[in-house]
Amino acid sequence: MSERTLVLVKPDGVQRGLVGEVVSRIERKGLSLAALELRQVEQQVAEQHYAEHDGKPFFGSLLEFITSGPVVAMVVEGPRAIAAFRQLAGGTDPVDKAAPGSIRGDYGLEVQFNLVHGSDSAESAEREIKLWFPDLGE
Ligand code: DAT
Ligand code: MG
Repeated sequence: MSERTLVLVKPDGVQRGLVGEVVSRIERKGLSLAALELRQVEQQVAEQHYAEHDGKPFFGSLLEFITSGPVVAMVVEGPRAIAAFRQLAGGTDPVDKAAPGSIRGDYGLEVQFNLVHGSDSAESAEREIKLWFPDLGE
């Protein structure tokens, strides 16, 4: 059974020219793209996207970072797409948690600048896809 997940190449990844690398890894894994768009993140979308982190010490800087430059937002599709992309991304901390061979493990150094986002559950994926791509059909 196919599922969908919301993937972002965050401003650091776009700025460093890693969009193609991320898309390439997604495609090589066997996942496919249902939507892809370069866009500037509005404050309101950023707040809703990261609502679960409201109140944490890094919330302010997280919003500032995600709105600091264009991101590439994608809907990625395939069998177990949510877990599959989380595996491609690697753990949140690019040094302590992300293994070499993962996107964060290969290209990241700091937790704040960890290059990509991927939905963490079916519920998050549904919520995030609605938020980022409200017009995308089933
Ligand atoms: P993930 O992006 O792996 O799902 P998360 O949802 O826990 O991780 O956190 C969202 C983002 O917030 C994460 O990609 C980077 C930032 N972040 C998380 N923990 C942080 C911390 N301790 N200090 C600074 N930024 C942090
Ligand atoms: Mg998360």
